[in-house]
Amino acid sequence: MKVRAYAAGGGGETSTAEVFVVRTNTDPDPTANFTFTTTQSGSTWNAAFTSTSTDDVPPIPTQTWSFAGPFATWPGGSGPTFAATGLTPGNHPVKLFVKDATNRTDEITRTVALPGTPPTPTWAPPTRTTVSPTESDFTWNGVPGADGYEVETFYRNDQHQYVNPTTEYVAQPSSAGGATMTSTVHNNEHTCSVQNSCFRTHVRAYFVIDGVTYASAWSGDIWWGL
Ligand SMILES: [Ca+2]
Repeated sequence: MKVRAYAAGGGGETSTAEVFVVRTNTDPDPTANFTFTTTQSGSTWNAAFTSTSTDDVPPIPTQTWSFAGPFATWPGGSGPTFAATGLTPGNHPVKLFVKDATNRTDEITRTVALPGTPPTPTWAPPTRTTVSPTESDFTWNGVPGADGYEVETFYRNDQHQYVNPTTEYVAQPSSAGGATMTSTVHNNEHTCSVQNSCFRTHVRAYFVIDGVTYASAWSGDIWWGL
């Protein structure tokens, strides 16, 4: 960078010099890493995490654990180990953030894959919002650990049977947080002559571990018309 120097009594620019700024913090960065074990407990899981992070000056003073996926409400923790209980089946990203004594940082996220049946989605207000004569938005509470959702809509035929389902797939968001999911459902442009009972829609959550798909039970049904 360049610095300009001025005479104390005024008189304008007197000289220009190159100044080289040298980073004085040459402390090596820490490297975040961890291992974990899981134990099934009824329909849920417990997980025990151990930091294997390294730094030139151990121990690393700041080690913070958090669930990095959407909809999870499980508490995080701090320190070289972390235990989580009551985890539902699914793919749960867990993040370890580390910071050494000179504020150098690193982080790593690993996915804890827990086989089993995911929680069943529940509808959330506003459960259904009419978008157009052939579309409605449906809203449900997101399921932590899901990879996505399957929204199925049946059409009521002249024999009062719900048939010919159409399926819409909704991907799970990748970022942490969130509260609800929304899908725009198309009614296949069937005309509707029966108020509030032309269609039947339900949703389920799913995830995949090692090529095996695990799906939740279907949510409650919503019967709807135009
Ligand atoms: Ca260091």
